[in-house]
Amino acid sequence: MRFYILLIISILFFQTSYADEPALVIDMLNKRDKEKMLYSQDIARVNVGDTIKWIPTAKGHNVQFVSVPDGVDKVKSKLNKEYSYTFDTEGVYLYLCTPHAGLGMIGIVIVGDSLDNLDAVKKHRLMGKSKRKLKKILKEI
Ligand SMILES: [Cu+2]
Repeated sequence: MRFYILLIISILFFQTSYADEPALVIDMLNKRDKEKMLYSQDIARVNVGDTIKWIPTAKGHNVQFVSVPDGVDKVKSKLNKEYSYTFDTEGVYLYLCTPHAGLGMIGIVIVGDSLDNLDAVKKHRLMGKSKRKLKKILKEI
């Protein structure tokens, strides 16, 4: 009997800790190869319900959602802070780093299979280097 109770407790504990695990970790970087001010990956693909955790590996960065599927809040994280977000709505998410919005520090998250809001993402007005970067990223979708 005691064995089964312990077994159940360990299963519950495992599930709880598993649920908190991010599906993906993205670093905020000053440099990657020859590019400056960017995230460790430009495009991320996750499933509905998955969590992405962004890590402030370098200082002076954050995450700000600027074009998202209908009904989703445009969240903005604090500078130099780790940030986790769970994607409950499928579609395309465009985010950027507020201080480096014109320096190409942007990223895309594709949640599930829906590209319904891709046109809105394409039309989103970005500044400076980020415009070209978005075009380049979208070619890879
Ligand atoms: Cu930045």
